[in-house]
Amino acid sequence: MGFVDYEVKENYAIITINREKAMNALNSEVLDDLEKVVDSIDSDVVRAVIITGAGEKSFVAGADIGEMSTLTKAEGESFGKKGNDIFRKIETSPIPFIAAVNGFALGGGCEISMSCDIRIASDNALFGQPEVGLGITPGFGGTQRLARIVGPGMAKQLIYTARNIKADEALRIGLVNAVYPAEELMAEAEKLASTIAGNAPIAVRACKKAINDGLDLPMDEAIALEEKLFGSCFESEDQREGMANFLRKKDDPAKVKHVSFKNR
Ligand code: CO8
Repeated sequence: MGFVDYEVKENYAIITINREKAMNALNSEVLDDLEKVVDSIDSDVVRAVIITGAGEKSFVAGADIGEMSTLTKAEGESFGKKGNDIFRKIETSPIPFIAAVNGFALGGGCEISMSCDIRIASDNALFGQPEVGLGITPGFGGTQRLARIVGPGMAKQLIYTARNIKADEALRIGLVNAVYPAEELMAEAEKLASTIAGNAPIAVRACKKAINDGLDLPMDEAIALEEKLFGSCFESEDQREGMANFLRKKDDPAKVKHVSFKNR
């Protein structure tokens, strides 16, 4: 599809933002293509999704500055909403998303990575919210998600100064979970996706919902939400088979078998 490639590999998928000549910057067309791909994911087959950028230099170098340069206030707001609506689809998708950040993750690039569940990066990655240097605020969720991920003090410093940070600093402040040599990043991302995809999908999805929705609730309500989601896993084929397999193993290690979870 136009500016976004989509590849399904057994039970996980790879989305590649592919506008390499503009460092994979997000213009309206790229956002439209991304939305179509996200909407088309078959959650019966795909149990984890990796998002990365085409080429070796850039994950996503932000929203398209040329396109934004002539927007009116109303158009600016609606461009912000366009990106936000798509990034919320990623964030609230039942399927876990992994950002494999392979270079520049600036502005909207840092923001799309933060709408994913997990971020891992190559050693040449560069993160930042440079918007105030362009006369705007982050507009695809950056003020909200960066503050939630690294804390308000660090987020304010990064956003107010528009300073970019390298992968090792992103790791230190908890913006990414791991950093790999560039040539190993995709293999590591696929290993992670495959591990997640090998676990019981109903349970993994319930965990995503519990963590995401629970973080916005007072603790008593958050715990009640977890109880509901925990309960919802029972009586599923996967719960019965997952537990039966453990009990067989205890009984006789020779009976260990790989559980092929069925998402039911
Ligand atoms: N928008 C449009 N084009 C871009 C962008 C971008 N964000 N980033 C790079 N490009 C283009 C360049 O213009 C250049 O095009 P051309 O070859 O036609 O001249 C091409 O990509 C290659 O870029 P460079 O020659 O600059 O490559 P370098 O390796 O020298 O530098 C950088 C790479 C560091 C990534 C540099 O291009 C850069 O600083 N880019 C801008 C990064 C930036 O400021 N991003 C934040 C944008 S603002 C944003 O994302 C707000 C999100 C919320 C929007 C809300 C809506 C209202």
